[in-house]
Amino acid sequence: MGGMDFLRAGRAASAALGFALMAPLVAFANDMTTKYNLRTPASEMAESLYTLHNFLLAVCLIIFVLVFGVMFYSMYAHRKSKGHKPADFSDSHTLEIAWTIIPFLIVVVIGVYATPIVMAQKDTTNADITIKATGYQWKWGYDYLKGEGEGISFLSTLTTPYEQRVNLAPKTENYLSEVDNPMVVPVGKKIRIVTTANDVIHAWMVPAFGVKQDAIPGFVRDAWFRADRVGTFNGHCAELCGKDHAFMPIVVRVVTAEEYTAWVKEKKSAQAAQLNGAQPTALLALGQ
Ligand SMILES: [Cu+2]
Repeated sequence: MGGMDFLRAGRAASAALGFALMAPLVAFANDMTTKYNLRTPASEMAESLYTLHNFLLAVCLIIFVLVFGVMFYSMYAHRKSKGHKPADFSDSHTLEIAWTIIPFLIVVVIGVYATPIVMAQKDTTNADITIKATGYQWKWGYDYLKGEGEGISFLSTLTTPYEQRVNLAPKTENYLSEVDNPMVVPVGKKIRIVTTANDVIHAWMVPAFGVKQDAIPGFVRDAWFRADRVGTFNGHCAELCGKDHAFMPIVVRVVTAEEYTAWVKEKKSAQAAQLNGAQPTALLALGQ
């Protein structure tokens, strides 16, 4: 075997070894990110929160590596067995000023980056649709207050059967994330959520939209989101609210404008029929 062949074989072998070592690592990293990472953003807000989160993690990681790097290097390189004598100075102005100013600057950078995002989260003006979300032990009530769909109101309750919760039946795909009446909103519209509660403090949270707002009895709070794609998104009550806290999921169905209009029509006629004590089919027969 010539020199070049040997080199090539060596490279191939190291590439194969590298891949063999890397493949499980990459698979592990992928697994960790899908399992433990934040939800895939479905709104611009969630996207910027995701980037902010990654930026802060990077800042933390750099500080961690620098601080512990200096610490472990100092302990190792200046150990007693190498004959190092402990320093006997008691204070250093330069050092004290540096370790006050550097963290201050880091906090300023983080603040400058994060503040506009937090401000934007609080800007609930000019919403297309306003929906009140009321927390109950243990379900959600939705009242469409303003915009297309105004007047619609319903309760949203978990549909996962009790048998699944107590392991008497196998758990299905949307275990604890399925409800009878999901909130329905049109895609690309600014939805203002007004939160309140009827008994104890709950919180309305849908991670994919970057929304999380406490629902407090006797108070009104608000938040907003604008979903950038259609689909079904879920969240959970995010404030410990009693024994069935885990059983009041939030499901939001994001649909196209046309589908939304159709849903509003259907929901309204069903509601009207209920008020009149008549069946929707009876109304259809009357030509309404
Ligand atoms: Cu709750």
